[in-house]
Amino acid sequence: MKLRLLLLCVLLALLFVSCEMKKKKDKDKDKGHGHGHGHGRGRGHGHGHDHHHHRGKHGRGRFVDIITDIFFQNAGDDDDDDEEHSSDWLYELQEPEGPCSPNPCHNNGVCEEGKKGKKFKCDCPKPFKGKKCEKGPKHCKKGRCGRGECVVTSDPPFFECKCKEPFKPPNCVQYSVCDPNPCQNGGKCVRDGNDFDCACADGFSGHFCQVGPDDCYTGDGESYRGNVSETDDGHECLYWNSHFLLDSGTYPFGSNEDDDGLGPHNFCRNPDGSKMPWCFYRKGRKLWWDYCDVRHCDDPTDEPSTAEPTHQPDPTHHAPTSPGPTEEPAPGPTQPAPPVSTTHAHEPTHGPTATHGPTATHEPTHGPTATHEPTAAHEPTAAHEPTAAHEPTAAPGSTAAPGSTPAPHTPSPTNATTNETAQFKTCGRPEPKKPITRIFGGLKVPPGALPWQVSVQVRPQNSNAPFRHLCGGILIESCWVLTAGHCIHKNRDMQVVLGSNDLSSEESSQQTLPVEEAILHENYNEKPYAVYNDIGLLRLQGHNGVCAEESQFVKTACLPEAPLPDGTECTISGWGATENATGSQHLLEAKVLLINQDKCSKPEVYGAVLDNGMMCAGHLRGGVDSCQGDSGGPLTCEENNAFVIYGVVSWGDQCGKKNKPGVYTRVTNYLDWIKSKISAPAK
Ligand code: 4AZ
Repeated sequence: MKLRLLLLCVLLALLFVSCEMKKKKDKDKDKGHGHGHGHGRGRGHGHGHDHHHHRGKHGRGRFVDIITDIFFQNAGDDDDDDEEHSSDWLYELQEPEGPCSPNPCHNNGVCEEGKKGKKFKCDCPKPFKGKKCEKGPKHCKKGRCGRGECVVTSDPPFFECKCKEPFKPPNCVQYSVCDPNPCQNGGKCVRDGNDFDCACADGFSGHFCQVGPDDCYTGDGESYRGNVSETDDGHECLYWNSHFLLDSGTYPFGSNEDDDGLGPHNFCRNPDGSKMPWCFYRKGRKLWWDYCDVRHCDDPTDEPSTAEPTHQPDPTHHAPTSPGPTEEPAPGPTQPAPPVSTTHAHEPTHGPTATHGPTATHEPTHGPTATHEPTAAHEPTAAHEPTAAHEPTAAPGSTAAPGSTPAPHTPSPTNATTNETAQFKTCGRPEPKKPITRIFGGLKVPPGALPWQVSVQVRPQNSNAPFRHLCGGILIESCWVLTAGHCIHKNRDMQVVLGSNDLSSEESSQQTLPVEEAILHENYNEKPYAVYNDIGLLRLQGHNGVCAEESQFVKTACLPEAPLPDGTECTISGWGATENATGSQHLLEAKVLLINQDKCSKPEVYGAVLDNGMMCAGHLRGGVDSCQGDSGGPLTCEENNAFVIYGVVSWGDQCGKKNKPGVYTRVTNYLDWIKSKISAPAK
């Protein structure tokens, strides 16, 4: 026993030393990088699926964690003034023409077309300023809140410091342990050096005993108004009015609790139709989110955590503080951004095999060969890049008039395969309870938000082996899935999973259907440098022409009618490779921009290899991108409130690299082919 104690002390001492070393290293680095809000978006996935299992494990950060937290370093520096708004570069890339469409104003600013030579004027909601309302309140300068979170308020002085215990207001610089008692509801503060535990009264839980015995949520937790403020991994939630969140360019709530329950607090909420209450949290300088450690009212076995000491020495908790690349500041803009495909931050991804559970694993990706080197593991850069406004440029080399308004989308008139009448009458319209979803720019896809997303899975022919995720696909009719040609494997059994979000678990929303017939484009041609006519169709097995059943989680996306202008913001999604894993178990999405074909055919980009059946999307700067395992999945763009499939994830020179955006099969080029196949009698 004594020996264990001794070992523990040695471990803690080592950790302390390594934290100090890292602190110095980070400090040095920061000098060169400003405050490190890069543009790339990390891509990964969380492990919120496993909620409740970690209750009380990590707990509130220890005193030493707070002291060494890189977020609090360089106190007093404030480079905000000099900082270009992080999405301005999009304008440069996309050569904007129209001044107000899409809206260039951030933070809900209203755009007016400019007079007297000015292109536009943004009418900024308080407290935002700047040409594009990009400048948030300056009240939360770096270091203003010492070891605490600066939150924005609507009244003078327009900020408040929420100190990390045991640091004290007003500036969270001084600390005193257990004085005053931070434990609520009769909890006793037990001092342990500079740390403390709250020993809660019976029935109370949470770091500060703030969670009462009746604190639980019903249904999906939309109406939850309780006091849990920790994620299921023990991370402390950010305040919903945290300056750190507002920095991301979104200001979705005022200072009073709104209808969604968001307000100037850090309690878990479900404002966007997710499956349960969740919250944002911060790790270093990155924004993350996860589900909360909150009890479902119908789950009597799931007791809230009791007065467990919150700073039990826990090696897993301290691991991230060891020196290493995991908490480094974001690289500067010239560094290659990570291969990503979501708009935000996530949990670190697990290894490819570690978390993929019983239903489907990720198949080692084949994909178009030559250009695909193994995906390097990169550290995500800034985790909370705002979704940028942008403006369209000229139409691609196409015949359709840019900006032409297509008719409302209805199911394909060529739907010759289904007998059912009531189903799949509309396309491209998800029915999430709240469309705001992960307001700060994406993250994991909430259930039902991309109901046409399909996982195309394979296994050796006629075997009993488990199916593995190979590619994405897009449901276009009850019995038809559109995918990339290179995802079609004639010599393997294929199935599709619809309505799934988390591939590692069997979800009640999911439908699994065998593939009856796989049709590869006749002119499919895989070259070492590109893949031509990379399109295919999967006919699903069904009865009487009914295969997939429409539900909140399973819907079709619309086929396009005409090309869209360059610069249009569209959505890509998939379970593909992330910056640090070969596949994500959670469906992830990201916003990309349609890139002008001539620009993408420049020598420094893809040169002469592109043909009309391809289009580029992403950011020439690098960063957000699709990757291996996303192939075959959708690039959809919203038109008239419906999602229309403009691209199928096809290929690219690695992922997220500067000047190497993702290449997508240009669906408008294949409309006749698609329609002819799905209207032909089954073979
Ligand atoms: C692939 O191998 C793949 N960065 C898909 C998309 C991209 C690269 C590779 C685009 O399936």
